[in-house]
Amino acid sequence: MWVRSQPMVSPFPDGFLWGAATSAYQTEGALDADGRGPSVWDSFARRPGAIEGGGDASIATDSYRRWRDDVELVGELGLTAYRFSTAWSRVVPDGRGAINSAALDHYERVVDALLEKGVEPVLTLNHWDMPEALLDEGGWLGRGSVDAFTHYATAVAERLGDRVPWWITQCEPWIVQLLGYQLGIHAPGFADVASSVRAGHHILLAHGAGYDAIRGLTKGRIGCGPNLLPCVPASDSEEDRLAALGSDGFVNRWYLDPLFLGRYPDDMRAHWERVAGPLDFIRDGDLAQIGGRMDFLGLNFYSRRVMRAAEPGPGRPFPWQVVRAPEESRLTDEGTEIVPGALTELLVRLKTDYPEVPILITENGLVSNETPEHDGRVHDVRRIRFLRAHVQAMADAVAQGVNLAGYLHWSLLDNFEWALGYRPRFGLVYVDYPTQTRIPKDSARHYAALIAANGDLDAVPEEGGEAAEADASGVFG
Ligand code: IFM
Repeated sequence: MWVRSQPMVSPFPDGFLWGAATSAYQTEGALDADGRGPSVWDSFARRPGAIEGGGDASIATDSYRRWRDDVELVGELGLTAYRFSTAWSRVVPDGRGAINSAALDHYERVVDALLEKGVEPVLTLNHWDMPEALLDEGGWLGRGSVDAFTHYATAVAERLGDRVPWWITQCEPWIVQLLGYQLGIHAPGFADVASSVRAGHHILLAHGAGYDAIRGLTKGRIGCGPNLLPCVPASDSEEDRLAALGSDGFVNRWYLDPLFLGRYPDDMRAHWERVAGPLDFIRDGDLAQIGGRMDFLGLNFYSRRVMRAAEPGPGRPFPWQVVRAPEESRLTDEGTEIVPGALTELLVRLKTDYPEVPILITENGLVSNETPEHDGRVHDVRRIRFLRAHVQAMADAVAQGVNLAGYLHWSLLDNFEWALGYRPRFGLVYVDYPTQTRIPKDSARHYAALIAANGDLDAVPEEGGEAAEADASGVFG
């Protein structure tokens, strides 16, 4: 690896994890392999117009078959952690019954190959691909989903508990609740705001019950992986300040408070009761079952929400709305505002407002749609700058005493971006879908150099540095 002659002074502790993340449904393809059962996303993707470009995940990045190539890439990048998910519908094809050991054999091979390279596996249990059979009870709307999830989690932990150090029960409960059950633009495609909150509750309950089911099966840390979006007022007005507070309740505190404090926040509960009526699906004992089961927080961070007060109305159940980011903002190719400073503030706020546990950034990334140029390489300087800005934001948080365990970029590879299909490219590695060729982008080389320097930005110059570093280190041949 390329190392500068002066001593490196990293703001990050030794053992800080540097990695990347993917999920099963977005990468694996091979939807019929080894006894997999149908998932809610298979049927949803067949709905006309559900997926932009009309694609589906039947091939994706072909990673169920090409997993060895992906693990090689992980090694070449020098990642020290790799997050992936086990596919629920592979492990329990009919949702409630027999465990499919062929699927567990597959994930065991992946985990062992990562460990052989000294890479810590970070395993997500539910990254959205619930077995289709559970729709007979409405998926997460049915309370039986909680038992189905613990059945599945137990099977995975019985097989892999002895060697996986990081377990994430649920990926982004708010997104599943919002897009899958409130807006109907993700699987299972239900569009009913009143019942969506029930689905969210069961997802949290499954975190708690799943935690208890697998706690004795692994020495690894178990946590939940919400995506959090700091909410800021669009103006100095009291109305907009309240709008930001309300949105924070909807997006962030509705999940953080039960997970860490064992209660739902009163202000958001009142909003939900107005929209959905009595929340009678929250039974006695549920919050005690959810709370206090976070060995670490898996944090997915992408951006923030700028909020303005608004009258509730059609398509707007709550008295707030998201407004455009300020004119001068930097945006991704998907129009998402890039705000690294909000990550620092969020990390410090988490330390202040909630019991302190290690925080692992389990996702952070951007859509940056560069393609190979005449030299065959992908010169994605914007991902490099994004990475550096977020490394700096994390360093600022660490300097303020935040207990940060690591950073996982979303994503290792360009992949199937759910309802948006294959257009948005989130990868450090470019995927040429027709041939499945993987081309590490310049950002991958730059990230490799940053990892070698344990995040010391001064040791890795931004401009022109990445090519020299890669040549000197032999990274990517
Ligand atoms: O691709 C998704 C991922 O599945 C969950 N978090 C956000 C990513 C980018 O949209």
